[in-house]
Amino acid sequence: MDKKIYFAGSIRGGRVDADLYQRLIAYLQRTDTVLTEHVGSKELNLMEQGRERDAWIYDRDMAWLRQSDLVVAECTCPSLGVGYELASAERLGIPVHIFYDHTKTQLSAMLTGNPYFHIHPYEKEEEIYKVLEELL
Ligand code: 6IA
Repeated sequence: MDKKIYFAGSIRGGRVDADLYQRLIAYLQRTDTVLTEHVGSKELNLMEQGRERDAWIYDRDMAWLRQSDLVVAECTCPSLGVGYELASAERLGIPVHIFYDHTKTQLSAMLTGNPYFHIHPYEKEEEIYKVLEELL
């Protein structure tokens, strides 16, 4: 209830799971605040926008990460940016819950091998909501 959640999902890494991100964000927003709701948006401009514009995105996202109580990451679609956010959250001591569809991908050993991360492999989307229900 009333937690600030940093939802992480692939943007330039690929948008195949954008609809799933949108559903997860909507679910989280029923009880809590999602700082990064744009991650589920259909209208993101995926192109690099120059170092200056990207610096603005980086600074804003890192400020949100510092404020957050919890990170929820959907990692089925690999993303360098999400990997960076997960390592940054660890450095900041923010709890991180990682979800991925284990029938579609193998998660990096840099995540599964690190006991800091709470890792939730799933097969069906409903399983994610059950875990979130318990978490929040
Ligand atoms: O490497 P990726 O692009 O897949 O990294 C995705 C992660 O980095 C997400 O979890 C976001 O929190 C963050 N991120 C990457 N790009 C953006 C972004 N792009 N806006 C916000 N967060 C981002 C520009 C879109 C904007 C102009 C609406």
